[in-house]
Order: sequence, then C-alpha cells, then structure tokens
Amino acid sequence: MTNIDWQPLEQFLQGANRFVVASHVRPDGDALGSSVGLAEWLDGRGQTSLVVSPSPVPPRYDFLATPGRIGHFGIDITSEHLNTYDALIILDLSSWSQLGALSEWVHSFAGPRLVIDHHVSQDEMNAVVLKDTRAESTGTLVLDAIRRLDGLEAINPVVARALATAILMDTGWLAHPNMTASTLTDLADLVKRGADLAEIHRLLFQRGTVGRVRLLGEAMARVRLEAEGRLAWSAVSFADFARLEALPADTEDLINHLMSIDSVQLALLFVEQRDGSVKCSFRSRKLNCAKLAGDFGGGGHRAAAGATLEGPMAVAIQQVRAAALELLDHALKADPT
Ligand SMILES: [Mn+2]
Repeated sequence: MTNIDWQPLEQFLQGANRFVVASHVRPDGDALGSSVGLAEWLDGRGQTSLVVSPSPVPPRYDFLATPGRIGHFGIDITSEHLNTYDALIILDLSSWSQLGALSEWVHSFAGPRLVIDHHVSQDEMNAVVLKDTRAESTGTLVLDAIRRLDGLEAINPVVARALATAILMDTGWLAHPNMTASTLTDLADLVKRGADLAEIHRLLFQRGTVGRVRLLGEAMARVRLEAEGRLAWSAVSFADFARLEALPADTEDLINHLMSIDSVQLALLFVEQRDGSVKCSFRSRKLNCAKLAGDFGGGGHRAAAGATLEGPMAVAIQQVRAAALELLDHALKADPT
C-alpha cells in the first residue's frame, strides 16, 4: 500500500497507445518483474508495450516472459525501433547513470515519459515521477497501481508471477527489514491471482550452473575481514568468469553470503567489468549504504546500494575500503555497543 495518487498514470496511459517500458542496467528481479508485470497488464488493457533492457537479461529470469518479450538494447532493439513508440515508462530507477546504454536514447526521445520508482537518489529526468521511497519494491508500486486503477481481477497469472518475483527479490525473500505486513498482504493477493511462490523459488534458485557454484566457492574463499570483523569484502575479476564458466549475472547473490557472518556490519563486493571498470555492491544492517555509494557516484537504498568505479581493481578496492573503514570507525565512536 502506498500514498501515491495513480491518476497521473491513468492520464499518461490514456494519452498514448504504444509504450516502451525500460529499466536499469544489470537488471534484477524487481527491474524485470515490475517491467514484465506492467507490460503484460498494459497488453490486457489492449495497449502495446515493448520491454527493453540496457543489459542482457540474466538466464535465471527467463521464466518471467515468453522468449523475445524483453528486448536487449543494442542487440535486438535499435533506437530507430524505439522511436516508433509514443511514450516511455521507466521503472525501478530515477538516475541517468542507471540507464546505461539506454541513457542517450532516453535523452533524445521526444515523447512523454513517466517514472515509477522507490529509490532515494533522483535526477531531473523531465518526467512525471511517481515515487514512494518507503515501498519495498517497484513491483509493489505496480501492483498498487493496477489494484487502484483496474482492480485485482486485472491481474493474470503471468502478471502475478512477475510482480511476486519483484517483491520477493527486493525483500530478500522477506528477510530484509524493508518487509512489512503489507508485503504479506500484497503477496497473498498475488498468490490468489495465480502466483506459485514455491515454483518461483525453484525457477530462481535451482536452475543455476556449476559455474555459479564454483564462483560462489572462490569468492567466499577469498573473503577478507577487517575492523575486528565488522567489514567483510571479496572481489571477482573479469577473468574469473571464463575460468570458472560463470556469468557476470552469477554474482547477484554473492554479497548476501558476506552478510551471513555474525560480526559483519558492512559488506562490499567488487566485480570487475568487461571494460575494466569495477562494480562495487554495498550491504549493511545499520550503516547508510546509499550515502557511501553516493561518494563514488552510485546510489541505492540505505541497506543496499551500488557504485561503478574506474579501474584498475586494486585502486577501486583501496578507495572504497578506505571510505568504508572510516565510516565504520565513525559508527563505532558514535555507538560503541
Ligand atoms: Mn527495486
């Protein structure tokens, strides 16, 4: 449940007929689940939509939509094709950097645009912005919009499965502190509309490769603890992927394993990208990850955030470690318990 007034969305939908639905780089369950849920709902309303991702869709999410439903920008979708659409809906982001390769096209797109999001960070995107930073996921917001505008009957099993995936992944399967009683109400509604949560869990977590398991093993074997165990970090180089037969998308859950250590207050995971830049993920139960990531040009949520730094890896690690150790030191002085 949110306090967003969805009438601007209704007006936006009535003002156009062909929509591009776009989300962020390195898409996660919320980005893809909310995009597919929204797009399938629009189809049910007799409108046309195209889901486009600036990065490849990780294989674990291939069950969300029929093959070809989600286009990969630059590979099977061109700017020229996107320009044939009337309007743009952006989900699960509100900063230009998160659009990756799509950023240039979005800047140039002449049609109206609307953002539905729950992130704190925000750039001026010349869009109608429908945002609730207290919402646990963008999927929650899309569900709320459908419920208010068309009623729960408008949710078919494909929409229900996509939105349940979004909510479950952004709440760490109900394990993160952003989940509330309304998360359960929302999931109950989606189960009634055909979402099979046990099946979603199987599709997400039991169709991996041996490469993913090897990557987990190596990344965890390399764990480093600092600040009396309050900081844990690990790193994956780009060469690791080929050597272990793993994919960059296989790093998605690694950082949660660092958070499984009792003493850890802040976890960092460094992943070297193909171009030599370094993606750093931040997780904490009490420190402000969004602020720390912001110091490196990134952003996100208080408990989970990310930033991309220039390489080489050793320099990126050194810079973020130094800032992390300083933050932990301040936190310890403020609250010695
Ligand atoms: Mn999200």
